[in-house]
Amino acid sequence: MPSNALFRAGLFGTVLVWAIRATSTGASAAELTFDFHIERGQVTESTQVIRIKQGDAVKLRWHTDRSIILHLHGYDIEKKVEPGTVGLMEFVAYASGRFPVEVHGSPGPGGHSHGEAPLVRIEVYP
Ligand SMILES: [Cu+2]
Repeated sequence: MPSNALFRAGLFGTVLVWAIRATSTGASAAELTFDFHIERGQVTESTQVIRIKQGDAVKLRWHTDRSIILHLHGYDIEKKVEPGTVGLMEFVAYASGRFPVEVHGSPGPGGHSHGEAPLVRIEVYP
């Protein structure tokens, strides 16, 4: 039966893909550190998109010329960074997707306001 054979091939293919994914995710987890410098509300680094793999342990080190509140969406990490200090965001990239780091305005009663564009985008690949 051709249709049955096709179904079996499809099923086998799916299982194979899952197996490869499980192996590659486990083997490739890395510890990564990124430094960013903020001047007048902008990141000075030319690369503002970080591409990492799911499972990586990530450290974002923020340097700033003025007091600023940063928010990594999705992972929901908020960090206030002061000039002369390093603001550290540390997380394991358990979730894949695209996650912007945005500047938070002064927290009002509603709590949550952003600048126009994200400072940095983090892309986590499965
Ligand atoms: Cu936010």
